[in-house]
Amino acid sequence: MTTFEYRKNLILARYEELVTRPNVMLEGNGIFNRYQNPVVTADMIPPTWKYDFNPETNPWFMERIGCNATLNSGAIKWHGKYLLVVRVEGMDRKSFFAIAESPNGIDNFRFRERPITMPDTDDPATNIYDMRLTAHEDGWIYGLFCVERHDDSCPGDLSAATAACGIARTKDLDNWERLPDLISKSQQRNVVLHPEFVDGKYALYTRPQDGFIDTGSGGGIGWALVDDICHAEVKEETIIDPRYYHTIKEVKNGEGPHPIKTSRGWLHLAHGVRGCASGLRYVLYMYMTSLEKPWEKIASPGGYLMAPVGEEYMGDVMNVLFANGWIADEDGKVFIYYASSDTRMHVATSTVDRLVDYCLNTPQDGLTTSASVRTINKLIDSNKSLGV
Ligand code: M1P
Repeated sequence: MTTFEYRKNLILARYEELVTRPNVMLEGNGIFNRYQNPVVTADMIPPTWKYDFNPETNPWFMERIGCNATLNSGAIKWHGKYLLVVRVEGMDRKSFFAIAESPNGIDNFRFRERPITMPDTDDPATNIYDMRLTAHEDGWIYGLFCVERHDDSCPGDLSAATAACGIARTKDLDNWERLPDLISKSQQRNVVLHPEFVDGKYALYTRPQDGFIDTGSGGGIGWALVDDICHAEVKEETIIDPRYYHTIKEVKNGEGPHPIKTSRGWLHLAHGVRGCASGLRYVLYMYMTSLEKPWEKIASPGGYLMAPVGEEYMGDVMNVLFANGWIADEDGKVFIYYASSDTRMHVATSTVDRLVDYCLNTPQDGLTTSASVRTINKLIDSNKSLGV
């Protein structure tokens, strides 16, 4: 057998084994369950995207185009399947979007034949990533994502960049119409479209930031109404979920996927960031807003919902969990799709009822040590009164 044949068979067999590997639910804390295996990894990129299958031009069956990571994915249920719009990052550091679909949401994710070809605007971006999907009541599916360009106001600085919100829409997830980028006074990443009109307008969760990494004076997750999504502009922005000293969202925070509507209010998933000696630590947290006024917070469970565990700590950017996709099924099951350390995608499952219970009954952050101890003592007293 030639090297070409041997390696081709090996690579194809390994790929097939990986994408068909069953996932196993792990026992959790009652709020959600993690799963044994990541759902999408760089090794699950189709071999046809990486290898030249011509023995004349690739006799050693060498990898020609490498993939570095599969991370921060938007999610949607589409024609009975669980779809992730995955941020695929090549070894050249460029990210692009590609759809991976699964019949059950927890394993057997397989990429479609090709990545998404996202049309550019007149000012092409260097990099695009982190799509939030919204099936809006106007009938379109929107994808809002970060568009990154070099900051030409700093000509000598090769790391100076700007972040803005790109907007595209589709009816079939394959063909995308690109709309103009969001106009905003500040840089923007983590912009999310609310699924319903509010006062006849499109509503956005925003994240104003002064710099590309630093939010600076940007105070947290914002809320803005937009008249025309085809020429979207943030004219006024209100901070609805602020950052706060000595909390999980001291340095920055950002809305995850669009909120899930429940009979008790809107369920929100977000990421919070704090600094520590080893760098930035990204965790996932939740909050709830009023059904009638999605910009008004009605519940704010203290601390994080999820933080990295085990291999989740390790990867390109350590100590990071990030989520921009979840799916609420018709039966109330919720699939939380999260990336660990900017490297791979995982799933955790819960239910709408459990997440509402979590939001409404988890004590808020009392913001001081003594408040935290008082809260624990209250629980101990209550348990003691039950004889526990
Ligand atoms: O590296 C961690 C994350 O950093 C950024 O998050 P934020 O928008 O909060 O600054 C993003 O680049 C995100 O993609 C990345 O996962």
